[in-house]
Amino acid sequence: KRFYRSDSQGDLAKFWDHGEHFAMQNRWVFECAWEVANKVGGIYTVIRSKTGVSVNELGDQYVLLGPYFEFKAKQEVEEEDFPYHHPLGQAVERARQKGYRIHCGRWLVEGNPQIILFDVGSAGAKMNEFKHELYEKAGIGIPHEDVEANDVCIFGLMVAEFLGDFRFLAENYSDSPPRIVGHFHEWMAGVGLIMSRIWKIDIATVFTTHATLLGRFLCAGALDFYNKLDQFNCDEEAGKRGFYHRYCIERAAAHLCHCFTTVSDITGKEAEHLIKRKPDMITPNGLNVQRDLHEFQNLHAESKEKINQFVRGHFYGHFDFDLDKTLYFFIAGRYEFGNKGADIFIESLARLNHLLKEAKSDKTVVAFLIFPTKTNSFNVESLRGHAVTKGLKDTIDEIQKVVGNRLYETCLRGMVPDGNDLLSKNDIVKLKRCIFAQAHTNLPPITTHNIVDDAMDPVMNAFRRCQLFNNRTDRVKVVFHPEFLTSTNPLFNLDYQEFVRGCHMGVFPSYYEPWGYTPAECTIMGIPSITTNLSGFGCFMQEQIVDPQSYGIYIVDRMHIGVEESVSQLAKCMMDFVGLNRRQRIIMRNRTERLSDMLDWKSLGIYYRRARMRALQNVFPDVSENEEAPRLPSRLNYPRPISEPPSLAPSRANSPNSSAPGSDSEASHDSEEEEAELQTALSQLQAS
Ligand code: G6P
Ligand code: 1S3
Repeated sequence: KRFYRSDSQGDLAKFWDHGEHFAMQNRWVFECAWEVANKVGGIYTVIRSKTGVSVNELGDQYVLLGPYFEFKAKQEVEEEDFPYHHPLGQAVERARQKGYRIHCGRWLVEGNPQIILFDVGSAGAKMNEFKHELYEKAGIGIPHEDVEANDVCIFGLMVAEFLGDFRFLAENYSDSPPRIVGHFHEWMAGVGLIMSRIWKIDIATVFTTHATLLGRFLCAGALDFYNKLDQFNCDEEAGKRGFYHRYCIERAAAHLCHCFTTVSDITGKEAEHLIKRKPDMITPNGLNVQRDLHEFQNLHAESKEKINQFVRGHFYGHFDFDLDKTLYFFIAGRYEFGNKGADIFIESLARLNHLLKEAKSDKTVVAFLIFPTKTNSFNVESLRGHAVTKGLKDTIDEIQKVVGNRLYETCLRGMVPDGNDLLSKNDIVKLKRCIFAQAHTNLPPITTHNIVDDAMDPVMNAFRRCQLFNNRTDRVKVVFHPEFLTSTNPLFNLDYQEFVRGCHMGVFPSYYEPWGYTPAECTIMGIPSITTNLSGFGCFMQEQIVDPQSYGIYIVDRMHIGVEESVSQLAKCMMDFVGLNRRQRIIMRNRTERLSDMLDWKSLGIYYRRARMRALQNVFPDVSENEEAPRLPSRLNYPRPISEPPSLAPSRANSPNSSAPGSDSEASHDSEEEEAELQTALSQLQAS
């Protein structure tokens, strides 16, 4: 019997054979999602970040299936047909004979996986036939006006037909009967699963939900969601909101699959009540982690300097705070104001402002909110600030050169330069002009763009209600950037990843967050974050780590207490963090980054393998006879940092690395000692 070890115990490189073993057994895995090579949201991140481990394990027995969008595919996919004698090539050919446009090749991401993209438009003529089939066989009627659902239906039937053809062709390809898994993500890929089952295609199916349709909408409606989970009349709620047919697809796929998974326990509970099936297992989301030892600390400093540059420009004329004592917090994501917790973040920022003023703190917090919404480009006030500071910098650079030349000439003549003569009158005039240009009466803008619906915008209104206007006396300043960051952004000159690295903390106090990649991404870059016990990530960390806060993962309670208390807790977490000195922040970043391996697909990929095996064993008894299901790792119980007390409050500075409380001195990046102690503890733990 082949025995799977958990990756954390084995050496991946030696163990996985890039699918050779699976090829011999005629085993295949098709992973199907609307977001394959099509960046929309979190599912794209899941699939894309996982390709490395998937290919490592499955090689060319692994194929991704998605919809074709020319613009995106052209950027991400290298097209190349499969060999004609190969069952994949033959199945594609069959689809083409039906008149479908199918694009195949390799996705240009890690592992270079095989990919097949279905051009939904090419089967448009069959839409009514397909919809009729879905209605006849599954009782799901898609209204004509829901264009997206129509596309989803066409895509699903194209995929199911393809899988049926492939299953048939693979039969003749090897002596072993084909053992195929179809893994479908979310309702948008659900029709493929439903039809595969209805047509009795002999494959094993897995269905993963990353959020439920009803959950997302009910939460956004500010209902007391989690306490009422068992009370919703799901059909009625879906009908009232006009997505009953989508809900039916989601629910049917969840019920028809051989193995049903969700990304977290909390979404599992949601699914149990709203989709009426308890997941067979949880498949937590991972990331493709490339650890860079201490380099992430240097990268933090580099990126922070770019943010400093932005702040100098944005707050021109009001720039009276010390950047060395300024901390950058941020929130980012899909613009779901309540679901992503932007409401309580802003409320807590107002409290933090009050607390810092009361404590007469010399620290300043600049909070960035990055949520894309409709804008008419950057506002003049933001651009002017950057132009003015750039003007000052250019003038100083120019004067510096002239002064240098002057010094050089004077010294060449054997004379000692007189300090008073270094700047000419003209230089002083130039400098004065730049300084006066900075004077202006308006407060620094609270947003960088002209927002189309400014008066109704929830972030802007929350700033107004909480009086967060970037006054001089405010210790908390705010900047709403209503657009995702790219490296071509003229204000920041940073892409999202660099921006995250340059910040001190990510704040994601979500109310509805099945997983939550934002804090996970912070973690692998060594940036502490705040999350909640209503997010999949928060619950996962709470379960795996004895004291997450000591590793820079603050978890705010949004489950057991009211909003008011959650706001206070969040404000307190931020206040505690502001209380850390530089040395403590550096230590904290080291610790946060150390959690990376836990979030790596190399550790978490095992859950996907287990789900596939479970589905296979449900359908093909011979698989159970020949192979044991991979064993899931037990709860990690990651210990507290050894050389540090559980809290990093400045009053408890007895760690070997920490300096006197309040001191802002540099720390050496030497947590090797701690790391070594931890590794010993971990191996002892594993051994036991
Ligand atoms: C990194 C750099 C240090 C820098 C520090 C600033 O650790 O390697 O050279 O002083 O970041 O940390 P801070 O938390 O103040 O941004
Ligand atoms: C969903 O995307 P979202 O931001 O709409 O799927 C993500 C990937 O599983 C998950 O991280 C997120 O919480 C969900 O909400």
